[in-house]
Amino acid sequence: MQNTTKAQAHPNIALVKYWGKQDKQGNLPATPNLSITLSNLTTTTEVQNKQNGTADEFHLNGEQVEDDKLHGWLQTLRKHFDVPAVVIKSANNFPTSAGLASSASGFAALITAINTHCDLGLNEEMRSNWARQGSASAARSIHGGFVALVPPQWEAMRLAPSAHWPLEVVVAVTSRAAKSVNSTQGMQRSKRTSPFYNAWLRGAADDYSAASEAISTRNFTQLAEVAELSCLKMHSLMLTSIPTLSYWTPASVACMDCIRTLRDQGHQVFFTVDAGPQIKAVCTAESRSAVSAALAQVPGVLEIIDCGLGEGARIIDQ
Ligand code: 2P0
Repeated sequence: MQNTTKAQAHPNIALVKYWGKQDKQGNLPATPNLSITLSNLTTTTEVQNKQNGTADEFHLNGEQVEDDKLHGWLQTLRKHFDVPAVVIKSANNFPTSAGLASSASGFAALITAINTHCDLGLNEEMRSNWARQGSASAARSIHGGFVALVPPQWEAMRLAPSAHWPLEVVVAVTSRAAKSVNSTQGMQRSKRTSPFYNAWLRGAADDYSAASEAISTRNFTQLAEVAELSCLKMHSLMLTSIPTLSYWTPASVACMDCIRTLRDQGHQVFFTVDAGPQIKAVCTAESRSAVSAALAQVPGVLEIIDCGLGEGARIIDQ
């Protein structure tokens, strides 16, 4: 066992969204979903053995924190593997818990680090399975490029590498505040109360098929149409939950309008928005600088982050 093992992973953004779980063990999404892994936004996680005491210790962005989800996940892992008490230090180079999928990159980096640190012998599928049990979207951050999370295995698989279609992603940050209702609670609420939830379930397989076909044929117009539809259907579920879940700021809405205008002007760009106020504009390399410049001018945009498609979770600095 090494003294310290370090891993890195990137967040991903879903182009066909997941919002709602199955009533089964294993943290299984209710619907097939599909994402791209981002470059530039990075979670770095290091694991070392605890020297004194038996309680795990968790540090996030330099501060020691308690995290029930993480403790529960480690307990489940220990039912299957011999994992000693550990100190986990995780840091994000982007806002945490603000709709930029820090839990996705967090659990993907963590299982990757623990796998090597404790010689668990997990392959990518198994790491994806464990990451999913921490946070379903984390299953996808094990891989780079275009990634699918589908039944029956619910272990993410890579649909295509980044080089297949090197799209770019411009993130417009409109708030750095942590969200008030986390995704797990939000999707439980939507499943329980939104009158649109059953329609959402019925449409998901078609959305998934259209998006995976658009990716394999590099059909931007088709991908744009289905990705924006999936995003807006998910936010419709959120808005029609009781009480309502509204993650957008006025600037989020203005960014969506800006992206539609850019598209009308001939740019290849579409938006997607997760459970948070940040807008992700997916575009071709030719349109990237125009998209960045236009979004930077939208009132209320605090920061623009340019990303490409990133790699999967991996060990660094052994
Ligand atoms: C997704 N999101 O497909 C959707 C779109 C956010 C909006 O999956 O309860 O952190 O930990 O499994 O994975 C965010 O939810 O939720 C998410 P849990 P997760 O990316």
